[in-house]
Amino acid sequence: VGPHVKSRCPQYPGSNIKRLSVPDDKVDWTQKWPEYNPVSYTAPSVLNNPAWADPDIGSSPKFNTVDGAVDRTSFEGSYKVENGKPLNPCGRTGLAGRGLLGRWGPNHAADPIVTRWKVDVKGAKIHHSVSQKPVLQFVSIKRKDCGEWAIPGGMVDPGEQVSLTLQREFSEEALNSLSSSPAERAEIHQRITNLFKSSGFMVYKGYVDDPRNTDNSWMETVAVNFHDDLGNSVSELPLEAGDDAGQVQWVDLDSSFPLYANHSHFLEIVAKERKAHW
Ligand code: RP5
Ligand code: MG
Ligand code: MG
Repeated sequence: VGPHVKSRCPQYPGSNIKRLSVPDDKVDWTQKWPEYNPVSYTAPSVLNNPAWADPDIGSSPKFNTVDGAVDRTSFEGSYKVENGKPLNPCGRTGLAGRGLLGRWGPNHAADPIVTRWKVDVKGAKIHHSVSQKPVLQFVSIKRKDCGEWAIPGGMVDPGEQVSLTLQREFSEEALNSLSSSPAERAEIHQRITNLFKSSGFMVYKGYVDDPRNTDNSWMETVAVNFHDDLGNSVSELPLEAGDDAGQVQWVDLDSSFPLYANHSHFLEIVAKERKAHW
């Protein structure tokens, strides 16, 4: 993988803040750049002291360890802390502070990649006209914050098992469980639990090239593929966008389809693993 790209997007999301432009060869912290002094920005929503965010200053978080219920370890190994602030393991982003992210250092998410084969009316697999390979589809959501299509992932709550985050975020964003009655929620839970309790295929664990990343705060994820091979479990559920998702639909896996952050990279791994079109 090359240097992060979306983490250097010129316009910081949800703000009028512009990042300092960081050339490819200056991304790595080991490249000398004495005059590097990016502006610091932490969104008002984060400074408001919500439960999901760290305090601004004072109680210094215990970095590189599990700090109470908050996992501050990184999948990328031990990260540096300079002047009390953690340094992005993938290098400079042109912006200091936390931006829209709640935690200093790693912000842990989980990405459920739910797939099925694309089939015709008779139920036969559809092969791509160019690659001749069968086409996979995944449940994709259109993010409300930026309008980009993405995997329906979300943050791991403090102390939460990642396996639970995967199922919970899928239920909230793709099945709208948050707006369902308790009875409907139980029904959703029952219908997807079989798929989610299978261990799934571990696709990726590590840094996410997310546009919200800063020099001191960044996204990391565990992406897991749950595949409905016979098309009779999740495939039969009505999709309904919820929470931070504006739309939801089955989308063909194809390298040309633009996706949020580096989610395409995760889908490429899934396509290769299942010998599907990419
Ligand atoms: C991405 O942001 C992750 O890969 C995950 O899909 C998502 C989690 O953030 P929210 O959807 O909760 O904003 O970096
Ligand atoms: Mg969510
Ligand atoms: Mg989300």
